[in-house]
Amino acid sequence: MKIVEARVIVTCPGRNFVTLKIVCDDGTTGVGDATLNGRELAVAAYLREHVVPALIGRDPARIEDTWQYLYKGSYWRRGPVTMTAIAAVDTALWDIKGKVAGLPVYQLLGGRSRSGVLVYGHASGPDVESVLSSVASYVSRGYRAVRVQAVVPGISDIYGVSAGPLYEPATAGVADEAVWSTPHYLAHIPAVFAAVRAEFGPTLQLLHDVHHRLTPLEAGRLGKALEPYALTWMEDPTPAELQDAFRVIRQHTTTPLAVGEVFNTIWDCTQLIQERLIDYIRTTVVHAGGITHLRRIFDLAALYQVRSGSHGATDLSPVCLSAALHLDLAIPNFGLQEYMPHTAETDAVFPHGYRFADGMLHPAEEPGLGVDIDEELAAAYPYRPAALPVNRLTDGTLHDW
Ligand code: EZ4
Ligand code: CO
Repeated sequence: MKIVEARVIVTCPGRNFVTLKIVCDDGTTGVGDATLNGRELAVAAYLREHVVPALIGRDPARIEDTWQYLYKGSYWRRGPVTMTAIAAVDTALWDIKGKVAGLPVYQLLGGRSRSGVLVYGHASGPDVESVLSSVASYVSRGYRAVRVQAVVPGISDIYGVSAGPLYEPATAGVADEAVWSTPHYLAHIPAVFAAVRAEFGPTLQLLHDVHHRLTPLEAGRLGKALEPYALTWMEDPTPAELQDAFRVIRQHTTTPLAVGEVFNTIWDCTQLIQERLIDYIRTTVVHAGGITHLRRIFDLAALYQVRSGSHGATDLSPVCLSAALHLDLAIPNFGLQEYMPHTAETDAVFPHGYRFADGMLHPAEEPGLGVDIDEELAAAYPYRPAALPVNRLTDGTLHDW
């Protein structure tokens, strides 16, 4: 078999997505997600200009060789744009391999290690009462794990709180500017979790995303304050370019830590994993080099009792989610999968066979990944420039968003 064509499809069914579709000489096709929120066209150009020409004529069965070719062959290595482009190719080749073998991809990864993929939903609200009813709505739909974000009095625009059922941080045009105050945040969040734990009892899994906003010592304080409420994880407590910073957090709290949604290779988390500074690694198929490289990260993590907790916000397309579910089902050290349902428009552009039942997602059983892109429908939603927000402290200093 040979690759004869690879199309880069940019579409905006409510938000922007970039998808690579690889076509083989016998007509077999495979899809890979290439969406990098706020920087979509950089990846689209990288694929179109530098990757697609090199794919034509290659044997689609040689997934590892193609991965090494794109990684070592770029010379510059790593970085979100390069690794997202490699991920798209890798994911599409696994899809093709599954179709050729007549097997769902999880079978090629070693087969099922569990009955389904436990997911967590996103509760939020403007005050404690509405947070409680938001959590209750997830529980009533069968969720066993819920991330809780809440408006903080004194902060006007807070990460993770949605006005409606869908949360979308990217806004049209250039970045929105939000204002951040750590003292207000630290004073409020423990009380929110006290109320949620009291209402829902000891077994509902609760999570919280700090979204990179605290210093290591502040994160240690928050983790300690949250210990009575037994969180499953505190996410992105501090920016993680400095992996050492997590030692400070660990010295102060037993609240489990999750990090990695912005990482793109194993090199971003070797110290975090090997020193057991985290409990969950949140790297994803689309941003960490595809199924091939993510498997490598999860296998390293397994040696150190670190479990997977892949990012799964709506800016990761149904193609990425499908691929994630196959890997989640197969690995021994699966922890949790983030899940935010996509809009009806997005679901229509990306027909897929995964389904939600009893708090879990289940991948499609058809050969390959069980997801595709409807290119005709995709063409009806042209790209619209959008950007993620930035954050400033109350004195105007630019902070982490
Ligand atoms: O802000 O995916 O845990 N989920 C998150 C996300 C990220 C977005 C950025 O594109 O932190 O909501
Ligand atoms: Co996050």
